[in-house]
Amino acid sequence: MKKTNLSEYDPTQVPSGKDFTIGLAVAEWNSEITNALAQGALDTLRKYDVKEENIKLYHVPGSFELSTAADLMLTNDKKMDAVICIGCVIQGETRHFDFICEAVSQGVTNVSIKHGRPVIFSLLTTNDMQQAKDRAGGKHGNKGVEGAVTALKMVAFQKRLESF
Ligand code: RBF
Repeated sequence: MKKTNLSEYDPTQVPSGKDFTIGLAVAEWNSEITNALAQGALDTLRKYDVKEENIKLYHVPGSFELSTAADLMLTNDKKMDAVICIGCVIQGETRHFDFICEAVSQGVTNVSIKHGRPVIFSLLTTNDMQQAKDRAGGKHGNKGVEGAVTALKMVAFQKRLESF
């Protein structure tokens, strides 16, 4: 499926989250963007019946810390079904951009495999602030919405396999 908008999804394909516990790890860097992404994710989780007490939101300093946060959340809360990692890395003049993006994508994958639980990559990696705004509730939708839909689908997928 080719998507042109990050908030676009087929609602008939989204499972109910009424029995799911979902964590959000949200980076404080570029907080104008990450708070908008988190809001998109929260709205979507609520829309699909995730109970308020089963949504666990934590802030961490920057995107580099997201995979450690996801690891700690899954280690210390055995009921947590998935973690959505939310951050925004904007290309600067140094190579930090490449190091941070690489670390988060590898880290999220490793933590997910270590725990056998979905860890969702809701990280914007953009050339500038406008591109980030466009994807945090702007003309290209909201990557937080996409992250929440992905989390719901992956938890349902996991529970289906575990029920065999
Ligand atoms: N964190 C982000 O979430 N987004 C960024 O765009 C970002 N840019 C950074 C640029 C520099 C030069 C540095 C030193 C850090 C940056 N960080 C950024 C913070 C990083 O994710 C992490 O919190 C710190 O490096 C501490 O581990």
